[in-house]
Amino acid sequence: MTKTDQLTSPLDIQAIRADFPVLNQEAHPGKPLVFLDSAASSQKPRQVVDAMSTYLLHDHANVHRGIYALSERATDAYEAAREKVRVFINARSRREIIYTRNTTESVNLVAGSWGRANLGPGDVVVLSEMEHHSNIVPWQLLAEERGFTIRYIPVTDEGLLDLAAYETFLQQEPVKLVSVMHVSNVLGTVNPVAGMIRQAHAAGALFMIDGAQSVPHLAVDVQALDVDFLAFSGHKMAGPTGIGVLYGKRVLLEAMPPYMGGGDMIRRVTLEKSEWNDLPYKFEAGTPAIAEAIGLGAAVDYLGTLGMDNILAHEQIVVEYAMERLSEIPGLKVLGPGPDRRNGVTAFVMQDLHAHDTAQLLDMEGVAVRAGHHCAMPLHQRYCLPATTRASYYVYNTTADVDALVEAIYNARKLFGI
Ligand code: 7TS
Repeated sequence: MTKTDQLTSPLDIQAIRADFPVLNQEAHPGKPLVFLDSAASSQKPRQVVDAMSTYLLHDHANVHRGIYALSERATDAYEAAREKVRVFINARSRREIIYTRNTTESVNLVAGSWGRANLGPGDVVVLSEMEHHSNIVPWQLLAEERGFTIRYIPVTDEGLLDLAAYETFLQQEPVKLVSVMHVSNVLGTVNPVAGMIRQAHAAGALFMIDGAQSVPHLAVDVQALDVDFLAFSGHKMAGPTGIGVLYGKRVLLEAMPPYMGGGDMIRRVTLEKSEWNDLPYKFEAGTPAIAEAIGLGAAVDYLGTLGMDNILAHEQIVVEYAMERLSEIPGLKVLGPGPDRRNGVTAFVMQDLHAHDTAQLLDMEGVAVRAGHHCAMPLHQRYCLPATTRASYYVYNTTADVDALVEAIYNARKLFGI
């Protein structure tokens, strides 16, 4: 903890770090781990692991099936977690919270169910050039099958969405759906989704938010935004892998056909035909990830106790400091807009040092970052970059971590004689 953190962060970061034992280790002998890859997957606090282990050791049975106390207890815990998620994103009803495996599955669910039923030749789906592959490829697959058109909102040199182009699409094209990320996993850009949603609705289009990089870091209120679908992953928000969420407005989910068939999603099956279960179960075929859902509930409790506004305020301090320190390094360029319009990540390129070499040299110093295209190849093509090195931050990171990153970059440069 540096002086800056102590003076301005609304949170006691050292107490928070004590909840994450994984952070207290050496990456290599004599090199303490500096974990700067939370955009890929965040670490999990003890509280989440404890909730899962209590369930697995004492309360496990399949849900929605057994007429016995243990199964009822498991069902109660599984459904209580759903209620926690509902409150966390301020959905109207528990029925609007569909458990999935991750953001990717949530987007595929909307494409495979709503998209297959509603899109055809002449229709337009609007995405953006900065999307993660998980919000591009499902639409491309479906467009091949259904014959609709995909338009991409361009990204400016600064790393912002070209909103004039967006408006033109909405005015001139028969847009049925806009699906855009809230926060970029490469540029860090926080997109102005509230206004974009209002514009889409005025043009008669639905709006889906990819919230993989926003829901973990800032308060997302689906009613205030009036968003139609919201997708996010548990593992990026202090929860476990294997659990994600699709929020959808009830009226839309009710009208959508099932995505997968099987047990739990039906009310009645005959050899000729089947009737679907009520929401949210219509979209939850088969035995679900019960322990993981309970872990997600515990993660939501954990983040709620810290307060999403406090988490955002703390991360702003760290990201602002990172932008300042990184910009001191000669030949280094951070992608994306200034600190007032970004959150969570700093991806950068350096003259004379390849992104992967940089990440490898940083690892030697104990600093864990990611290098590559971060599943956003079109965005990297937009900037004519094969790869970037990305440091990403969460509530347990401090400005001292940024100092360690910067020092490791200077050491890497020395090693390469730069
Ligand atoms: N959308 C965004 C904005 C993401 O950052 C990611 C994962 C996904 C969707 C997909 O999430 P998943 O849980 O379904 O895999 N992003 C990253 C990343 O930046 N590095 O590793 C995974």
